[in-house]
Amino acid sequence: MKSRRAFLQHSVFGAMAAGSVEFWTRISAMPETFRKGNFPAVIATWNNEDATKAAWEILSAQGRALDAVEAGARVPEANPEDSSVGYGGFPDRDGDVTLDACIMDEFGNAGSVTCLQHIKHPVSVARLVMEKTPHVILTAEGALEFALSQGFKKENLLTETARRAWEEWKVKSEYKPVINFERHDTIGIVAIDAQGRASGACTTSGLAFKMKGRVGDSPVIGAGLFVDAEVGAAAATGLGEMVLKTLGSYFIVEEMRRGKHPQKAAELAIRRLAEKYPEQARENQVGFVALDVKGRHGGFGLQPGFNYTLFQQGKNVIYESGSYFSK
Ligand code: SD4
Repeated sequence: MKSRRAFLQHSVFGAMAAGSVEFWTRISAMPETFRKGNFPAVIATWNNEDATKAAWEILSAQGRALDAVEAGARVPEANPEDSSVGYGGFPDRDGDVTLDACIMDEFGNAGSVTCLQHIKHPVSVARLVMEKTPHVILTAEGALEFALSQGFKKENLLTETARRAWEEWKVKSEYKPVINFERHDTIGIVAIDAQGRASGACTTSGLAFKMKGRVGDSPVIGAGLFVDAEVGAAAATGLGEMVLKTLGSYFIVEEMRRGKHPQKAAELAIRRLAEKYPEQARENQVGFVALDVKGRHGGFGLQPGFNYTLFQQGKNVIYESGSYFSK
């Protein structure tokens, strides 16, 4: 697991807690860029600074947001040390690595794969589902067949570390689908490019040691990701069951449509699931990131410890988010 880097760290929550004035002042201190739209910009869940950097390379060269989010999502997918995404992701309780991913573009097109095995880059398969089929979701065997037909290579995604973790888990085989409060790496990434086009992607191996066939929020449009070119985009990480039942990313985009700042919209989405599912909320982590078409951003977690990365105006910055619960 990557160690946290000492990039500039801001505490949005700290600023808000210390009196919202500082927070709002910081935002209103950039009126020029905001009025025009402070983009390109890309935001990702967790300290995924290598992912936002990959996305920024495309955005800063006038590339399309869709290409940027795909490139960003592919970074943790290829990282064997990342235990929640792609290659190296922890398997299900039968020892199979099954991957979920989705992508959405500025036209509202969407593609998704669920329970995909043996393919290192599910986000790129999701993109082809969007671009080359009349469908939104392909699952399991069908998704694999499609991927192979598009030239993807079948690979073993279970690393030695992940296999050992599964062997250890099997000793007790305790089925407790709880997402802890620590950093985990599922990446939700959304971007606005220099032309103001919004896109997003989300990719994960889901809950470690999950039931065979379990699908979380990450590949579900509206839950793990939602993009509306008129408004902005949002993405989620954490216990997918809570995000699914509240369609968190869609909720955030709709709040932004009604005029809410992305920060406020993310906080409202967390509050909604905390109030609706208080018991699950106490024991689990959920985090959201949001970006609107003016280039304003926000992020918020259920529990302390959620952070996110924003690349904007040439700077890659990790933000410690605020949280609904303080402990
Ligand atoms: C899921 N949301 O499958 C994902 C898990 C996650 O970091 O975010 N892990 O529920």
